[in-house]
Parts: sequence; C-alpha cells; structure tokens
Amino acid sequence: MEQYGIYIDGKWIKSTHSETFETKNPTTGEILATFPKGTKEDVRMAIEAAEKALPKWRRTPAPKRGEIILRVAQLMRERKEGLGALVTKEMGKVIVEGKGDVQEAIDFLEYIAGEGRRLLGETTPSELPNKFCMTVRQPIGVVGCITPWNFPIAIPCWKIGAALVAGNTVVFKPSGLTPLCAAKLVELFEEAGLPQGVLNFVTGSGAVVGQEIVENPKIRAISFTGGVQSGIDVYSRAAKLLKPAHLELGGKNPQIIMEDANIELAIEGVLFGAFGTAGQRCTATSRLIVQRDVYDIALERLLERTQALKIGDPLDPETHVGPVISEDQEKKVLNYIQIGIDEGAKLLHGGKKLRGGLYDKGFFIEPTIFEAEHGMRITKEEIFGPVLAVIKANDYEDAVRIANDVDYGLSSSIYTKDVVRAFRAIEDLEVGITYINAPTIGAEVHLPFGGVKNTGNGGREAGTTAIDEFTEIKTVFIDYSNRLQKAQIDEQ
Ligand code: UN1
Repeated sequence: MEQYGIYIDGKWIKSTHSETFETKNPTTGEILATFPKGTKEDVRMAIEAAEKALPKWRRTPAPKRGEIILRVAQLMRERKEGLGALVTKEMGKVIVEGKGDVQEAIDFLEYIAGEGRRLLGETTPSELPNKFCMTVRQPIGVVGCITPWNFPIAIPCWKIGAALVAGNTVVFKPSGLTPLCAAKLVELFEEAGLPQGVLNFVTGSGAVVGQEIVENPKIRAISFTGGVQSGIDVYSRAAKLLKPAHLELGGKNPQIIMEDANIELAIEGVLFGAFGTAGQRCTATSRLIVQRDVYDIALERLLERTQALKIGDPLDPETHVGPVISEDQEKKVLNYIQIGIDEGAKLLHGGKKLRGGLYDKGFFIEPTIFEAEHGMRITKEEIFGPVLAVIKANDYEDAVRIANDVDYGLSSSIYTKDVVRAFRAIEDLEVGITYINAPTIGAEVHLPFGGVKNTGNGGREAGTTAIDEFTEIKTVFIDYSNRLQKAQIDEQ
C-alpha cells in the first residue's frame, strides 16, 4: 500500500502532522493508499512555495507554459488504461467512464495548452489621435483549486490546466475520497517538467486545509467544485477578503420527453443520464418530465430497459452501474429514497441497497425510479445517486414550468423532433447547458461549463471562458503623440 506525503516546492514531504487517512476502493473496501491529514501550516508552506515560484512562472512565455501542459496530456494518453482503471478503483465509476474521465482531462489539457498561444485581449481605437488602446491578460497570482471526487482526474485538470497556462501558481486540495487519482496527476505534472513550486498539493479536510486555502490572503483566487452548502461557505469566507471565488455546485437536471420524440432514443438517453456514474454527476438526469400522451409508453420502456441494467464490479466491462462512492453517500441516497416513499412517491423500480456476494463489500444501490408529483423533495433536491423521479406534464409549457421550478440550473435536455419547440426550449430553460435529443450529461470541454441559480455564481469553467477565471484584465493606453492629451476634455 502506498503512503503519500504532501507535495511542496517540487518534493514529496511529510506533513507537519503525523495523522493520516485512508483512501478505499468503494467496490471492495480495499485500502488503496494513505494520505496526511494536512494542517494549516502545510497549506502555508504550499503557499510560500507557490509565491516563490510565481515570478519566474508568470514570466515564462505562455506558449511555453502550454507546452508543459501538452506534455501532461501526452503522458496521460500513454497511461490512459492504467489511469482509467485507477479512477474506477478509487471512485467506483464503470471502466468506460473511468477512461472517459481521463479522456476528458486529455481533451481539456490539449485544448487549453493551445490557449497559451492566444490569451486573447482586445485592441480598440482611441478617441484621441496618436493613441492606442488594448487589454492584456495577467495571471492573478497564487490560486487555490479545491476539487470533488466524482471526476477525480478531469475536474482537477480543468482547474489546474487553465490556472497554469494563464501563469498562476497553484495550491491544490483534492477531495478526501479520491486523493490517489490526484496524487498520480501531480506526479504527471512533475514528470512533464513543471518547475518546482508551481503546483503544490495538500490533502486533508475542508475544515482545515480547505479553510486555510480560502482564508489565507496570499491566495488570490479560489476555484471550487462541490456541494451548495460548502460553496456558500467558501464564497462567504472569500467575500470577507474580496477574493474571487469561482463556484461550480449542484444540479437537478431535467430531461423532457415530448409527444413527438423518438421514444426509444429518449429512453436510452435517460438511462445514461440518470444511472451513468451511478447518478453522481452534477449533470446527472434526476428528473424525467414526460408529456402525458407518451407517458405510459415511455414509462414502460424505461422500466424494461432499467431491469436489464447490470449492477456490479465497475472494472467488469459488462457492468452498467457501479457502487456509490462511500458509506456516507450510500446513507444519503437511501435516506432520499425513504423520503420519496414517505412523501407518497410511487416506487416503480429499485429502492434498495444490494446485498450478498460482491455487494456486501461495496456501496451498491439499485437504480431507482419513482413516479413523483412535482414539488416533492425528491423532485427538488439534489440526491447525487442513481435515483430518477418521473413527472407527468400536460404540454410543453407545463414541462418547462416544472423543469424551471427548482433552485438549480446546470443542465437540461429535451427530446422532440419539432425544430420550433427545440429552439423555444433553448430560450426557455433556465440553465447553463441545454441538449436537444441528447442526455443531460457529456458536456464537451471546449465549450463553457456551468449554470445559473444555486449551481454557481455566474462563471463558466472549461471552454472559451476557462481562462477568464484565472486572469486579471489590464487595460493599457499608449500615447505616442508626444504631448499631454486629455480624454473627455480635448476637443479635436
Ligand atoms: C460534473 O459532474 O461535475 O457533462 C462534471 C458531463 C461531464 C462533466 C460533469 N463532461 O457530464
């Protein structure tokens, strides 16, 4: 079993505190590695190293910074099988999705490496003669990246890749449930030739390590993905320091099926959206809103197809649904299933923890389908597990009203062959991402990712906007008239 330390200034060292925690395989319970319960002092050392590395790194030409990021992507391509299997072992998503997690990281790193050749600003004419105006992008400084367990390779790469190309240095705290994937990622950056101190890594709790990252004034910006309550905590602490904090939080994503939809395709979509990654994606489909004329047939097909899903060892390529990440998560999901039953939703499929054989070692919950009334808690609150609420809608307006009547706004989907309705849905759905005739999951990394309402605080990760989160804009006026010119005052 591997024992890791913290990674500061290009070296793996011991934490200032000797206590450790274990990371475990959610399928088998096997202990994969141990990591330090990092301290505030560890974070301060990480910040010191990042500050020391900053002047040189920010002056390294951005295309050169991009080359190192590209090398990380190349190493990941070579090691995709092994890394994908590690994602599956530590996080529990099925192996194709484990490899998909790695591929999403590769895609993003390749994309953002090229951004090193652009880092676009603007040029504009001046209102005065012999004067030039432009903006340039500058790194923010030392930034903090705090990442979740559900995409243990991809999401850290979205954040770290963009932060580094933009010329920042980083203090990285991964989820306590997937530190091994994170440590392997740090090793790849090291192998790719990232200079010492540019990326530093401290494991431990949100209450200690996370809080110090957020509250230490030397960290100039935060990028956080996680739950809403933690997001509010991060945002309010950062607010006291006027520190930018980019938040990527939850979802309660609807898939709508209209009466003219290709039902078979729509059912295939919802199976992937709701039960892929055992429902543990911010983008997971947790509500299926079906127009009443096709409700019965859609439900019938959904139940048939769900019965055929194979739940088991995520390393087995035949498996469709793996375990949830931890005992706590299992409890949370089972509790929501009970809430659904108690509030009168009709349990149509699943609902139980699986037991016997392999199931006894891991956290396996049956794919669960409820027939629900809009307004029940299971139709409003994020569950983050394999639980789908099916809701009947009268017509398009009703479906959109239901879809929008939640506190979240990340992803959404509508299945319809009517192009007019498809375009109306693009306008009407209050979310950051809308799919037409495709499930709510599977966003591509060269487009912005994020949402509205409680899903975040206005920013977008990845895509053309990735760099915004990690750069300051400087406005520059260059006067070559050789005299004092006064904007707003001089008359031509
Ligand atoms: C997340 O669940 O936090 O769109 C990210 C998707 C993936 C990213 C999900 N590309 O489902």
